[in-house]
Amino acid sequence: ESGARIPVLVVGTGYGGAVAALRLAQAGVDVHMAEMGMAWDTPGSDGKIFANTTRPDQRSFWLRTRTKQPLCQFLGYPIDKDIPRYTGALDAEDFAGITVYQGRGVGGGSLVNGGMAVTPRREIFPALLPTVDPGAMYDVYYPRANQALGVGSVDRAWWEGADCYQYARVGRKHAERSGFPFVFVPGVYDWDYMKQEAAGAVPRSALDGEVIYGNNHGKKSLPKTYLAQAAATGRVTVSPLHEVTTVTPAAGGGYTVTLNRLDTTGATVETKTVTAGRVFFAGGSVGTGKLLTRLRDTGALPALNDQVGKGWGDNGNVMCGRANHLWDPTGALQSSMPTAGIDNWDAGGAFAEVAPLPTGIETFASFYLAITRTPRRAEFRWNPAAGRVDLTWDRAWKQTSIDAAKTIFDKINAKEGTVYRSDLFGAYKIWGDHLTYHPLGGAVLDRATDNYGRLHGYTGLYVIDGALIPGSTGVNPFVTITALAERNIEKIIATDL
Ligand code: FAE
Repeated sequence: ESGARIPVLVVGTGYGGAVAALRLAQAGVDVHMAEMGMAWDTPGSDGKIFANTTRPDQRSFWLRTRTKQPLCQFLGYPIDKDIPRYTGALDAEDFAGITVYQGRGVGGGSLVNGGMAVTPRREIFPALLPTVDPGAMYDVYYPRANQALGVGSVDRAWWEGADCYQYARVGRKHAERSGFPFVFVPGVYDWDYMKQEAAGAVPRSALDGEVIYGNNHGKKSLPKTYLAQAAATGRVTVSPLHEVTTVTPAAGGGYTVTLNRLDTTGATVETKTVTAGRVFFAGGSVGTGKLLTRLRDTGALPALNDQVGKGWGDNGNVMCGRANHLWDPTGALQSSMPTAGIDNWDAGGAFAEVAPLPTGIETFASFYLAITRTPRRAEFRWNPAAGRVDLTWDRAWKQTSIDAAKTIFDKINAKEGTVYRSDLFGAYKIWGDHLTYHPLGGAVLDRATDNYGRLHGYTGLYVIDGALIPGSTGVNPFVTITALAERNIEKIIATDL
């Protein structure tokens, strides 16, 4: 309600926001969550909540009139198509040098991601978050996060014989023949459900290629885990299609927050103002980084420090495909949930997810999303002339990531006598170097905030999402985002409330 006074407002309902809401509610605090995306709790005319990967429609993309698929071509044919503009689940947000893919809706990135739930090896942690005690993370907060997220491992015996993981077994064979460790990683898919999908006993989701536009079954996204637990406390309210636009100190204490209520075309239908005692920024790396940069530079929160907006990285994401020989088919049926990666982090600075290419036909392609070590960091900058926030990323910076990925795939190609696919990302383009799935940073821990996410310059303002992490997690990021949020909220509840 406009004019309301609320103890806590959480901006965004992804991993960081969901952790904050649950733990604050369990501590007896009433929490209000504002989410710019939709609730995703109502089926469309086809009986499904989310659209299929191979048949995108208006539900697929956030406010676009044409799809912008991560792979824009297949076998030389462009695959993007016109769709009605709608508040869909996947945002392909364009900056000058990079397209940043993000989830939109109650559950944030958990709605659209691949569910790979990877805890980084402890040896690499000090380089990722140098001011965080690894002992507490690995003994307490990573286990707490994994437990609450419902992380589990695929049944290896089943995996060895499953048609839908033939692509992964081919990936293993090629990795191991070139001497690379092939590591299984856990996930948040319900593996028993997937077995039933394979047996034809239940509606298919992962085995029908569902992933980047949402999963209709099987994936333990945040609305089934943290957010369900939060709702069960009776203390958490969620307002979907509400975008927070301004936060500024209120005369009588706390913060005046302005929200736009959106319709499904993205138009503002109402502007509301509430007063919040505390505000947790959890709009994701880009959402939080852009919002705080604008609020500082337009005078709403002028005391935010000069670290706000900085330290942004792409987790070194780069994609590629390899063309296999005819005797190495990867299978027409591919589970959209990856289960493993190739670890060459120490020697070559690359960890490559063996990813599906769920087209429904035999492609003879192996597909990979590599996470690489890269020193490149961009910053968000307020652009007053254009009235928007820009990101200073340069496409050429991806060369470091390509070089790191090549330490794996040049070797595999040489050993197998195979070549890179050049028909996936545009004419003769081998590398998917125009995008990231893993934005990180923009309000980095112990720089823009103190060592627990309290924003410098203001009491009662916190950052609790991927914006805290300085650009890299070495592996897929959501478990680390969740575990760091668990660490920080425990401290904040103990000392600030
Ligand atoms: P996030 O989950 O992005 O949530 C932020 C939420 O805030 C969103 O729902 C926004 O709509 C909302 N929001 C933003 N600004 C506002 C505002 N002003 N007012 C109201 N609401 C707002 O943030 N990670 C893995 O670990 N494993 C994977 O397998 C994996 N696969 C991925 C696949 C895809 C296609 C994509 C896009 C990402 C993938 N990720 C994966 C990344 C992961 O989903 C991402 O790191 C986390 O979701 C980030 O969590 P945050 O809490 O930072």
